Amino acid sequence: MSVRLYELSGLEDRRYSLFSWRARLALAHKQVECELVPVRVSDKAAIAFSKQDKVPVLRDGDEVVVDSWRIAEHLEDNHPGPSLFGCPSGRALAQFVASFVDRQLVPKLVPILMAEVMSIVDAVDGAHEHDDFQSFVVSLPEADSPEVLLACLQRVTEAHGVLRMKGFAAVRGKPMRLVVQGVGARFRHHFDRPWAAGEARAGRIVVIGEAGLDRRGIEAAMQG
Ligand SMILES: N[C@@H](CCC(=O)N[C@@H](CS)C(=O)NCC(=O)O)C(=O)O
Repeated sequence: MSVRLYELSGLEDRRYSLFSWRARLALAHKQVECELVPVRVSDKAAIAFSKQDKVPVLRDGDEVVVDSWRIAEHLEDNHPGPSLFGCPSGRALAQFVASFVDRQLVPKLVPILMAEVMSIVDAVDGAHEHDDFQSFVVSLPEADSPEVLLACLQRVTEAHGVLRMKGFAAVRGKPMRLVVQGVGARFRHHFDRPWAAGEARAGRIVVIGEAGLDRRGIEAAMQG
């Protein structure tokens, strides 16, 4: 009997749906072999058979199950592997924790998670993901030093309420590319590889934030 799990896929086939990860963990615990099928958030034709538009979707033989909790229950009730819940009260407790997470934690985590998601999907998927967030790429001239660049990015982040910055830059006199990652005003950086022969020594930083960012102001501040 074939089992398939449909889940969201982003750039470089990164599977980023947190609810699908729940289903994956349940499948792994139950030791159920499963084919993982990628779905683009902008093209849900692959899950049209489920008559709704959310992942995860589990296809288990002729049965179609949607919703990560219902998938867990389906696996528990239909597959012999190790128990997910242990006993009826374990099942009730797991359901309580799952709904607490869905109602209390997930809504608060969404701004952080969406900033990350926007950085691993293309523009078409990004436009479908969330009207409340936006992302754009800013080209950078060579920086005088990593410290000067990071200080500038931190100022822009704080002044404009940017949620996330991610990309690389060229530093004057340095043969290596500087990789930059910022979550809020906390930045990390490292040199990752030499600039290739013929490659333009220009930086590209993805800026992610809530919709309504002052794109021109941010570009001017970062490029100035
Ligand atoms: N309660 C559902 C939530 C499913 C859900 O919201 N899935 C998201 C991915 S994490 C989704 O399909 N988003 C695509 C969209 O809304 O278009 C579950 O636990 O499976």
